[in-house]
Amino acid sequence: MHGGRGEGLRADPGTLRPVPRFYITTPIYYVNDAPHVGTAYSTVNADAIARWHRLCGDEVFFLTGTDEHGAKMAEAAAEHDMTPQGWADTVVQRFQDAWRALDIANDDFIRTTEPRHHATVQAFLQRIYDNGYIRLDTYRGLYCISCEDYYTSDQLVDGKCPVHGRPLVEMDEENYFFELSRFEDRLLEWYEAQPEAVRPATKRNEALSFIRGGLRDISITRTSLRWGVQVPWDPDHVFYVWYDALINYLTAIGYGRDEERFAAWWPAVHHLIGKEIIRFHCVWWPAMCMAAGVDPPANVFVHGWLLMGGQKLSKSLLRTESGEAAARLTDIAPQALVADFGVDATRYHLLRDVPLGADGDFSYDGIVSRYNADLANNLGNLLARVATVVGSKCSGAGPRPDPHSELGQLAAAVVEEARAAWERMAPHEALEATWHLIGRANAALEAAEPWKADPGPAVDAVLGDALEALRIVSLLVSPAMPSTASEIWRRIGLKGDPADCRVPDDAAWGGYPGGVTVEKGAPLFPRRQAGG
Ligand code: ME8
Repeated sequence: MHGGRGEGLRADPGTLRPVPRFYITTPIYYVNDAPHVGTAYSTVNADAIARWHRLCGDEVFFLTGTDEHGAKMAEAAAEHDMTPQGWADTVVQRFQDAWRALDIANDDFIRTTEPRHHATVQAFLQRIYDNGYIRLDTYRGLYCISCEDYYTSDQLVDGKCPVHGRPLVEMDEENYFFELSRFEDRLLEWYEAQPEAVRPATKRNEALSFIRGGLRDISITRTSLRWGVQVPWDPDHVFYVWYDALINYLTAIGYGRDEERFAAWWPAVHHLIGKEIIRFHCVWWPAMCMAAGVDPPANVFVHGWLLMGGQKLSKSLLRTESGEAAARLTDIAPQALVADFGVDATRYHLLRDVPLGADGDFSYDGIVSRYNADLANNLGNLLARVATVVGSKCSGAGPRPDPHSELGQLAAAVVEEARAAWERMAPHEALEATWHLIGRANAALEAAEPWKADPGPAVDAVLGDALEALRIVSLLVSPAMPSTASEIWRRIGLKGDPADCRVPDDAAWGGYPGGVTVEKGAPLFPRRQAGG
């Protein structure tokens, strides 16, 4: 159990048991261009983790949204001959469409151009200003518009941005500075006191070595740009985009507007982020919170990158590099995958293929082979076989499971493994454990060959066990593949929806009632040809 669960409890009036709260966020995505597989990766993982916690009965708040200010956005709008607001309004739609297509069940969608966000940013930063951590100075430096970040000359690669490979812009402005340098010791103490706050450990060490390397004050306002949140004590300035964006996590839970709500959800948050934004979330953000007198976030989980041909799939690369790269990468908009493989198979791939925390290759052939192996041959096949044999040997009525079967013992262990894996933000391991149960259920069928046997108790026992395994599998896969879980549930004759059940109680072996109609239906996951 990591920090965050168990805090901010409220009692369930039915059982009087405490209900943990679970607050999870994705980064808010830039609207300089459309969503893609990389942004879908974070969003689907956060969604599945949120769904798992709902399944456990937790009170969940899942936040995603869009980061709509800054130079990069203003540049993209100008390229399209639109106002920044007009452009943001257009692109935000694409994000919302993509998340709908991926069955993302967020509880709120925050746009940084909303009045509630402007008000929160101003209130929060006014606090930091009043607390004496912001000063005026002149900034000279090299700026990458794609990163919305400054670089020193020793960080450049061939004189260009080390992340995007694009030329940097010379900046020379009067800016307000946040005195980050004053937080070195407090940050180190915080890291010492909260060993689990930043995970995985490799990423925590990265953040720590950055802090130990010495922190410089950061420029947090711009006068060269109007597209941002106005600085309340000096209206000639707007806040630098990163400095407004991070505060979204507080806006959505009522900071400065609803203290009770804010106290219920903060600081027990889980920020899920990509590894390129560690410094902002694991150094700046906790320091900003400290400066404003707010507790730092309890959990930041840093995931790796999906890579294709060795390069991160980023929107900026799509736009700035050669046309060929753009053509190849824009082909993998989330909706293109959904159209090709279906929503659940797309979600499954994003959750299962690359462990959260590591980098991994993303390829079309990779999806096809995992789809065929895990979904068509294993899960789909288990359901099809069971339903066929229940049809031929049990007149279509699913028998009860054996309460003492070996498969039942395995299922109990798998439920516990899956629970522990979701809890430590490892969806791939939760699914791997679930597929172990599917594999064993298939193996038990192959060993017993009920399709060759005469109807009777032996056949009933093996089919009842397989149906019960499918019932438990539906529960366990429901955060990853909500529609598939509902469909299996329905086909094996159950009422309601797996998402309305509670794990672990409802996943205990023996819940399949027996005597209900099992329907075969069309293959859940028809096999795919590699390469097309
Ligand atoms: O950084 N693999 O927005 P952004 C995995 N607005 N994840 C990827 C990815 C890839 N190839 N490419 C992108 C920003 N992501 C800021 C965030 S938060 C207060 C402000 C995911 O649109 C990953 O989560 O560039 C990464 O951190 C995020 O998209 C960056 O999205």
